[in-house]
Amino acid sequence: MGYPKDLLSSRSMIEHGKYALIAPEGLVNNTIPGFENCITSILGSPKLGASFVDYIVTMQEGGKNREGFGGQLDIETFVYVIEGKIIAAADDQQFVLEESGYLYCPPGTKMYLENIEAGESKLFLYKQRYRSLEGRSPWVVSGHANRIEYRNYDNMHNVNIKDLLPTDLDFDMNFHILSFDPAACHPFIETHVQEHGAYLLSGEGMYNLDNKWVPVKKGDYIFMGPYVQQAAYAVGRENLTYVYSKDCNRDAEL
Ligand code: UGY
Ligand code: MN
Repeated sequence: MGYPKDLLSSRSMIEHGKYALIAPEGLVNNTIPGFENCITSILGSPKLGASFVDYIVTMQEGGKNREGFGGQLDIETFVYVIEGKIIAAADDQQFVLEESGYLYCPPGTKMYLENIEAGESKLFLYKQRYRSLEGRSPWVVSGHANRIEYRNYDNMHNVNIKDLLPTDLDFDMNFHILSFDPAACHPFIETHVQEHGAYLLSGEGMYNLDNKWVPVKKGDYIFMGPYVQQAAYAVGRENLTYVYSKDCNRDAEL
């Protein structure tokens, strides 16, 4: 890095509590206890107004978390492999995860991570306080998103979605992958109580955040707070595809 080549500028946009677009160029390393040989940046967090925490983790050769991430009795965690190859463990169950691989750990279950790529692995990591429901409890889930079939989103052939977690009431949130063919868009501008943390896996688009259209692309992170207007148009030649979290299966609390 060192001396800049031009006047300093940034594509990032932050409106605390409402939304944030965080471009990768502005990220700095946050040292987080337990993560060794990892470059870790906190993205969405309660300080931004999110009820969860999202991280981008670049595991270097030999990168690991052997102490365990999460594991508290009311904290659930999720990891998605953007690139590379890792071993992810939920207490004593081990999974080899390649690109698009993921692991959900329910409350009380620690997540262990180890890079096994001869190079870097890049992860999208998440934790949230689980909202319990009487008689229900979630379980460990792992898979590869690339092996899950897409289904049409809202009857549109050029927008497709997949769910990464079961839709049972035991789960209080889900991760989805939403993909827009070039020129496709949402059916309407959404306004809803649920929050999202989204990591853009491919493509370019114009994203509506709080009724302002902003250009976005692969590698960007978007936080959408409760009720913030949101929608996308895919532009360019690649699909605009992102992985994102969404709360579900619970009533609003008074
Ligand atoms: O599921 C959703 O709410 C999703 N369609 N939101 C979004 O893409 N911003
Ligand atoms: Mn939404």
